[in-house]
Amino acid sequence: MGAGTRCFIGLGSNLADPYAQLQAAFGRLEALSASGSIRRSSIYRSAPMGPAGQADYCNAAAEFPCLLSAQALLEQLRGIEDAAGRRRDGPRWGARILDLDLLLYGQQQISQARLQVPHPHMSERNFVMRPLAELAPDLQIPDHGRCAELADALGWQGLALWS
Ligand code: A4P
Ligand code: MG
Repeated sequence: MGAGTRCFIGLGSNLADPYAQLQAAFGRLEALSASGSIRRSSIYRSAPMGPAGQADYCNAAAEFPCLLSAQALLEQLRGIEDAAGRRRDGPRWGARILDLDLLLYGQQQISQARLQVPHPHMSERNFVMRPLAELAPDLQIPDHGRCAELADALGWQGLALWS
């Protein structure tokens, strides 16, 4: 890979045509890539984690090299969420039109009030780890281990390819 830090983003949506939301977000992420392109996982359907009564989620992951700092990248991700119409006044883990999480920023571990990397609890969620393992099975998740092994251990409960 050329210049830039190897970044992985987790994408999620369960409102307003989630599949189209993720397709559009993939396109927006290309503008943040140092190479101008990104690698996209398949798009998955996952049972909601959080308050009952919300729709299934569309989840996916993207990989690209990035020249921005982790903090500046997070700001850009929030800008893409806002442009999609994301509201931030709902309950924790409630339904959302678009969620872009900075999963990994190289092998850096960041622990700041507004930014934790790796993204908290990612290695316990099959809807994060399965798309990630599709892109980078050999990736090491700092303090947790090899991506594909973590994904395999989590299994497929509540998760399927979107069709
Ligand atoms: N923040 C800290 N670190 C990061 C990071 N690495 N990436 C802060 C992104 N944000 C990070 O985020 C809340 C705060 O986290 C921000 O102020 C940011 O500075 P948010 O996106 O505004 O809100 P959130 O996503 O509701 O918060 P939270 O608690 O991070 O939720 P999660 O963990 O993102 O979970 N069920 C299914 N099936 N699929 C899903 O994708 N997602 C969620 C949200 C719930 N249930 C789900 C899914
Ligand atoms: Mg989030």
